[in-house]
Amino acid sequence: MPLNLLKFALSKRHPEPPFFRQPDYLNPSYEVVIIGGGGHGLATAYYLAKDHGITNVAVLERGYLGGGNTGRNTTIIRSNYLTPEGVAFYDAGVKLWENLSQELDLNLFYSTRGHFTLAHTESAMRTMRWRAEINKKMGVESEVVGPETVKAAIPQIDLSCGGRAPILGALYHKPGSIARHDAVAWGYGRAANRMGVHIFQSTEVTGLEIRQGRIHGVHTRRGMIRTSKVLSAVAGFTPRITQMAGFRTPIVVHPLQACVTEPLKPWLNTIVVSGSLHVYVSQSSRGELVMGASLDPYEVHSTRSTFDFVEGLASHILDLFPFLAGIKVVRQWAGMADMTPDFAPIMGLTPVKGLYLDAGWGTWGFKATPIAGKTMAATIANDKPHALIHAFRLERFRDFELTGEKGAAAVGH
Ligand code: FAD
Ligand code: PYC
Repeated sequence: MPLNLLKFALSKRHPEPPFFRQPDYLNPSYEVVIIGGGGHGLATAYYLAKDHGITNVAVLERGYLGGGNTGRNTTIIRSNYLTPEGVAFYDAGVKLWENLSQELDLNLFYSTRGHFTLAHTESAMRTMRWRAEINKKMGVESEVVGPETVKAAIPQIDLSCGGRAPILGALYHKPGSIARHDAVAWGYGRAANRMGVHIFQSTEVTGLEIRQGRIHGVHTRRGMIRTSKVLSAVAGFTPRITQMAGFRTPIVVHPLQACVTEPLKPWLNTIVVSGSLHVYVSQSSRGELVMGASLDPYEVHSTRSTFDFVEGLASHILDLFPFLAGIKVVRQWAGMADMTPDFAPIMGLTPVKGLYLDAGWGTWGFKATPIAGKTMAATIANDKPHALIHAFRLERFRDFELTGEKGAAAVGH
């Protein structure tokens, strides 16, 4: 580190204000308690305060802000989903993203790149046409393009994929974007805290106080809090919270891994996903290639990463971009993805009165951070599901009314 930078960091003359203040003690009660200091929990706290004037709110985080899937994801933001309900929801989300840096007064590095989902088979082409039609009908910019358009946008791509899986076309989605994930958590946290929300890190919820089917409080490692409204926004930890509450969801937890390369000169200006090759890649503003693949195929609650993953991913990335041979992978990691059977989230009320759920975000929930926060805040404030999340209610599994998003959720699974 340059000496001057170190001197600046240690100097008392230019103190950097903390992002948010953590009170020394938990209050004995809050109007709303949010379990989980990821993007979704913090965004909900922010919109509770901003949209509904509810500021007597505590966000409880077992680790550090954004240390869950929010800080582990590959930040793809898009609305080119498959169901009209999904498209409407994610499109409302993209609209919130567009002004979020200004709103939170923090540079989120929101960068619109365009998003190609490559099709290597006729059946994949059919799905792309289907998505394009639904998207257009809902006013979302998506179109099916031929291989020549892919090549024009990404000259480095090998359209034959080494002769093994030639690219037949793609779904092109102009609004596809990336952002800086941890800034999203900090930005929402700081803005919520400025309006009076209390944020507690290193504060794990260990139990729920439920009497006669109604929530009365939460137990934490630092004592109990009384409250009549609790939101669980804990992603891969959801089964532990629903077990405390005494009901089940169909969520299963699988690891999802990702990695980055050493920084390269800018060459890739779009986001590229191949469902058939199970890989995707974008280039961050720092020049790193941010890459990922499908879920690990086994259910396990773990964030360990594996050599198998990098090996499989690298071989498919090289099918697309042979010139990358020799580029070094410098970091890899995993998150715990809370997967639902229909690849749509679970949002809204639960069988326990006053307990709300924001879960089932699997591999696709980062892009939903703002709109999930906004709609969950409205749901909690009014004790009534927001209209945009009706298709995501827990009861859909009981009623056989699934919201099938598998063809659009992420890379092939
Ligand atoms: P989290 O950020 O996981 O926050 C939940 C928090 O709850 C955690 O910080 C955890 O510590 C805390 N917690 C858990 N239990 C307790 C407890 N008992 N008490 C207190 N706190 C608790 N989505 C996209 O849209 N685009 C992508 O490109 C994308 N790529 C991904 C790549 C990877 C490798 C992974 C793992 C995920 C990806 N996702 C992507 C999915 C996305 O990251 C998640 O869906 C989203 O971040 C979920 O946010 P969250 O706030 O709900 O959860
Ligand atoms: O939701 O677009 C997505 C995504 C891509 C990779 C992981 N999630």
